[in-house]
Amino acid sequence: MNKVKELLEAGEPALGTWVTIQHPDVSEILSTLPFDWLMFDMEHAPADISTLETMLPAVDEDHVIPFVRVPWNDIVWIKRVLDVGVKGILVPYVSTKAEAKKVVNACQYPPRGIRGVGPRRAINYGEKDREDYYDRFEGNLVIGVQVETPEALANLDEILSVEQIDMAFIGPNDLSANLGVYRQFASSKYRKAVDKVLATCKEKKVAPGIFSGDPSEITAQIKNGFQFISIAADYGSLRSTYANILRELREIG
Ligand code: 3PY
Ligand code: MG
Repeated sequence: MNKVKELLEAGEPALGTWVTIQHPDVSEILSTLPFDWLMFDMEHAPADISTLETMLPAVDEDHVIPFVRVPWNDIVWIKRVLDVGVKGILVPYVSTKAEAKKVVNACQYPPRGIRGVGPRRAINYGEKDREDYYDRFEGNLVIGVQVETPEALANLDEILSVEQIDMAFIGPNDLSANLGVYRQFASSKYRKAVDKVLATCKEKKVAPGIFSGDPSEITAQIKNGFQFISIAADYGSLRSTYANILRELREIG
């Protein structure tokens, strides 16, 4: 069973981080920590399927569930990342019900969907039973869609009515930019959008998620009902750790 799916269904928080640096040491180091999930970002990080495949064996899947954010809502990307064995998918910029259905279809085998068959690493190269994977994989997958546009907010009810969508994830940068209040996270326009996502998720029994840029906000976000929370990104954490040490030594900004 997918630990993150269980947490989300139980209404519990699932904490993770963005992985953008393309080396297996990074996923191995992060797997030693009590994260629930790691998000391998293929939208904005310089990642491809072969770098992803080198990083996955370093993830201890008994403790940490590997997710991928695909570059776009595209069946080819979704198929390829599922075939290397990730257990969660996040799709950016899903703004309509038709787009949400497209995501779910790409994740499902016929007759339910249109995923092509060739699971390869996802079945340990044949060690795992193919038929069992075909029948049961979907029940174990977490599917998330990103809410990043005013159109997505307007269509949220319909988007989250699509069965098999487990999570609606706010991309704070894109959502604020597309609302005309780029990174003005205290603005009433942005706050209203966040409240709408939280309320619609509650009504539709879908887990709300967010990328948290500020560690001091995470407890409040959990209290507000967010469940799937990215607490940081690898490159930002690396830089801020060194910056904190150097600030004391050299008073850098
Ligand atoms: C955004 O902030 O737009 C995101 O997609 C989070 O990474
Ligand atoms: Mg985004």
